[in-house]
Amino acid sequence: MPEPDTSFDPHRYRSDFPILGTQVRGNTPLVYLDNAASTQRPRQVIQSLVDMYENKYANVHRGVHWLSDQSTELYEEARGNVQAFIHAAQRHEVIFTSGTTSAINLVAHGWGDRYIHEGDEILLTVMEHHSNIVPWQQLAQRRGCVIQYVPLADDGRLELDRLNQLITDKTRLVAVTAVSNVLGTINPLERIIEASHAAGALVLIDAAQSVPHGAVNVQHWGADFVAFSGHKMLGPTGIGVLYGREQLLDQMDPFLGGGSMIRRVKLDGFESAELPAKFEAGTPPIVSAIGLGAAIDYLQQIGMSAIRQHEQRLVQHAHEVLERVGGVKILGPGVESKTGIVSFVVEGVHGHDVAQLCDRHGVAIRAGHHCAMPLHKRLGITASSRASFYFYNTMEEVDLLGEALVDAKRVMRVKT
Ligand code: 7TS
Repeated sequence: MPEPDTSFDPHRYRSDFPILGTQVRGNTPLVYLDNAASTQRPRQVIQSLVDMYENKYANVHRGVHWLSDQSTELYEEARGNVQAFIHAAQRHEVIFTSGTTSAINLVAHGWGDRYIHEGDEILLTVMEHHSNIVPWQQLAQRRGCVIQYVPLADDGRLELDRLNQLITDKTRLVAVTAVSNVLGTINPLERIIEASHAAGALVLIDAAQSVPHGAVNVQHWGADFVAFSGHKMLGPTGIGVLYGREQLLDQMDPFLGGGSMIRRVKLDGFESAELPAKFEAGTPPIVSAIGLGAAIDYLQQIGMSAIRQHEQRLVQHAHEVLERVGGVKILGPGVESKTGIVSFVVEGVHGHDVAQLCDRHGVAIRAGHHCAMPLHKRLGITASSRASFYFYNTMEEVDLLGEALVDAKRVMRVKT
């Protein structure tokens, strides 16, 4: 293991984020630990949106005028940024969507409706976000396929020894998250992808919690489809990405029909456009895509491995602090197998009460099932509390979380 980079200073970046200076309810400094739900944005990203609207905005791919050319160029440049960031082989393998959820739904419709038949199997895992469960359940309702799940071991990791039994000659797709949004568990994608491909199944990676937090190379993964969201990586809301291998995207049906996704329309039918336009019907989220491009520029200046290392240090510290608080059960695997996500249960206190009491200290965490009800059922709980970090979080903020939890226990009169 390389030596941790202790020189990383989050304060160098915090001043770029106006919202991090917020005082909650007037006089308590905000401690923002809800980054798995959505991150904040630096001025550089916000400014790129303002600049677009003030100076460069027009609809894309349709004007013959100068402004539309400018706008189109910037929109396509943003696609190039994403391509370079995830190391896709082709720029047109990057499809802009409104987020991870819509990217997965695009595959469920565009690929699933065409290639899935009655009796086919789709393999998911128990730790998936609802966005990577429900679209497949809906597909099963439409097409009569069967959904199987990789179970979760008690240590918060997938039971991958079961993989070879669970992937059968009927499995057409394995759809798995790169990182659990609750447990933080980093799944061994190469192993899952290799086993799936060996059985002739395609693989979709839900990378919503992974692309923002470390270097990703979709070609090294060998993934067929990868989905992620801009708002979890400093970008605007309403923008996300579906990466797909060119050959697969070419063989899929368009999902939404309308303007821009056609080559020709006649009264008795239409011909689809080439990639990526085929999957980008209507006016796309032009400015949001350009904002995502600016977010990627910002992340790359910091460096994804520096971000990963800093988050590891935060999580290590968070585990120590929560253990010191006492009466706190941390969910998921040890620090070495997870990203900057720490979910926990304070014994005797409901997750929502924990979050509310933390909020009194300005500490923003999330509570509930985090859109992963099957996972919580497997863990035998209905709710948990979750602190999730990004590179702008500090060790002192982790200490403040600890202090807030001690106070929460005092208020709720929990003894340990
Ligand atoms: N997949 C995973 C692993 C996620 O964490 C999320 C969002 C999604 C998919 C859906 O992303 P969206 O951008 O389309 O909404 N996760 C969370 C969360 O953990 N708390 O709020 C949103």
